[in-house]
Amino acid sequence: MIIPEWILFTWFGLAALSTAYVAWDNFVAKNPEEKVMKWGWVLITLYMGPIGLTLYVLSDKEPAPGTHEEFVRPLWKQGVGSTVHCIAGDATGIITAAAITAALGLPMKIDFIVEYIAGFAFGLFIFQALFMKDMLGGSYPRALRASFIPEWLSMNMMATGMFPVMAFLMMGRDMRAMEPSEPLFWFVMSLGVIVGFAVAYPVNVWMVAKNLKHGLMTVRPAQDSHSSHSRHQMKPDVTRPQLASVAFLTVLAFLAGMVLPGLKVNLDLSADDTRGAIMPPGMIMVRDTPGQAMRDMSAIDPDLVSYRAAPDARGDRTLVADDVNGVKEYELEASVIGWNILSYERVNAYAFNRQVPGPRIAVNEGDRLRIRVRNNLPEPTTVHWHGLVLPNAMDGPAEITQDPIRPGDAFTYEFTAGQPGTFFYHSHDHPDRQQALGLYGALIIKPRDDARDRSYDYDQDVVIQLQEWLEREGYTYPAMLMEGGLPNFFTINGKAYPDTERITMRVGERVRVRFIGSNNNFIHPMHIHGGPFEIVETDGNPVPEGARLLKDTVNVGPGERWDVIWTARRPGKWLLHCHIPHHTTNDNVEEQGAGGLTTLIEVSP
Ligand SMILES: [Cu+2]
Repeated sequence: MIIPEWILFTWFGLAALSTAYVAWDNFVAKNPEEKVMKWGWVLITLYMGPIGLTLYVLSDKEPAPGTHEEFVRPLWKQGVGSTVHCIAGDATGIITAAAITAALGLPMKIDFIVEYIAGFAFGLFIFQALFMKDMLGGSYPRALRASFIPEWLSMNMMATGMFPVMAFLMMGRDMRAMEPSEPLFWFVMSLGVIVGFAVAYPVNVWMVAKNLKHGLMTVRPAQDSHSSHSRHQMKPDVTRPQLASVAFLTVLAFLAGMVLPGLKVNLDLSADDTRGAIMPPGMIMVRDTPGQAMRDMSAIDPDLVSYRAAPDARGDRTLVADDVNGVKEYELEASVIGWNILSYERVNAYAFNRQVPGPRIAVNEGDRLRIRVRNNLPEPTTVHWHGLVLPNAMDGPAEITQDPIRPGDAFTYEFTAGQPGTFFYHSHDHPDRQQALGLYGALIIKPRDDARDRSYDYDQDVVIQLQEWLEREGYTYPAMLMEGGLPNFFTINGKAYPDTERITMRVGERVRVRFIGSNNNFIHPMHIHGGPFEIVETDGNPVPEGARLLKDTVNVGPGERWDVIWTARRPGKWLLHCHIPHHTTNDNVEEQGAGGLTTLIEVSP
C-alpha cells in the first residue's frame, strides 16, 4: 500500500488542531493537572492526533469546576495517565533518535538499539525523575530509583508495540518512510506511538493498581504544596516475585518485538541503502534482500520528472547532425520525463532527448560519428551501440570498458559506422532497469549506393521498436521477468494500441518493416495479417536471396533485429501485432479490438 500524501497531510492537520486544543485547555483554561502531565498530553496529542485528544477529554479534562478529583479516580483513567506520562517521554526520545540515526545512515537494527536507549533515557531522566522529583521523594537520585523499574517495564511494552510497526512500515513497499525529510516518516512514527501506547497500557494499569506508578492527579492553586505531594506519596503493594515475573514478561515481549520483524525484513539496511525506494507490489522482499536489489526494481521517483512530453508527442524522431570537418556530431541527453503511452495513461520514463524511444540516428555507411551523451538522470549511465564493430573503449558497458557517466557529467563516443543495416543503441549501465525505463533508440545505417541490394527494394520504411512497461498507481517500475516485475503495458515506438502509428499503403506497394527487440524480457512473435513477408536482413546482416524465408510470424527476441518486406496484396485493415495475446492488451484490457503491441496497416485499392 502506498499512502497518498493528502492522507498524510490530513492527519498532520488533525494532529495540529488536536494539539492546539489540548495545549489551550491545559495552559490557558488551566485544567487542574500536574504540569508534567500537561506537557505529557501535549506531546501525546502531537503524536497521536485525534486519539490523544479523545483520551484527554474522556479521562482528564475536568468536566465541571471542582469535579477533577472525582472524575480522574477510576483505574482505567489512572492507567491512561500513567501511560501518557511514560509514552510522552519515551516517544520523544525514540523519535528524536530515529531521525538522527536515519540521517546518519545507521542500519535499522542499530537504530532500534539507539532508539530504545534514547527513549528509556529521555523518559527516565527527564520525564519521570526530573519532572516528578518532588512527588517521588524530593531528591533527584531518589526519584530516579523510584521510577527506574516502572519506567523500564512501560518502555519495554512501548517498544514491543512501536518497533514492529517501524520495521514493517519503514522497510515495506514505500521506503520513503526511512527518510526523516519525507512526510511518511512522521506518519509512521505517529502510527508507532499509537500502537506502542495501546501495548503499554495494560502494564501501566497494573502498576497504578499496585502503587508502583502515578496516574492522574489534581493540583489546585490554593492547595498547600507539601500536603498535596504527601497525598501522592506511594507505597508499592507488590511482592518481589510478582514484580520479577511481570518484568521478565516485558523483557520477553520487547525482545520478540525487536527480533521477530528481523525474520521478515532486512534490518541490516539503512536509509542510505534504500534511498526512499518505492517497490512494485508483489516483489518478494525477505530478510536478506539487498538494498541494491530494491533500488534496481524501484519506481521512478515522480519528483524527479524534469519534463512532461505532450500527450501526442512521438518518439523515434530523426536526430539532426552537426557536420564538423566531415564528422557527424550528435547530442544525446538522458533525463527523467513524463510520457504518454496512451492518451489517458502517462508513465514516468528515462528518456534520451525527452522522447521514447530515443531519437533515431540515421547515417550512411562509412560516416564518422561523434556522439556526446549527457547524463541528467539520478543515477550513472552509459550507451552501447548494439551490433556495431567499433573500438572497445567506445562499446559502452559500464565498469567493463568505461567508467559510468555520473549524473551531471557527459561522455563522447566516437566511431565509424562501418556496417549497413538496422541497429539500435541502449543504456548499458543496469540495463535491466534503465533500458526497461526507456533508454533505447534506433540506429539505422544506410548502405553506400553502390553496395545496395536492389532485390529487396521497397516503397516504405517502418521501424518497430518494442517495449514492456510496469505502471501501477501512478508509479512506473522497470518491467522485469521476475515476481512483482511483470509488465502490464506494451508499446510499439513508445505507444500502445490504439495510439500506435498506423501504416498506410496502396495495393501492390511494399513496406520494409524493421523489427527491433529493444524490449528487455519477452520474445515477441510478431505477426502480420494478409499474407507472408520475406525476411531480408537479420541483425543487420543481409540474407542471401536463395535463403530468404517467407513467413507470417517472426520471433523477435530482446536485442534481435528482423527486417522483412511485406507486400500489400488486398485492400483493407491488416493487423501487425504480437501473437502472445496478453501483449495486445493494456493492463489486461482490450480496447478497440486489441491493445499494446498492435498497429494497423491500412491498404487502399
Ligand atoms: Cu509479445
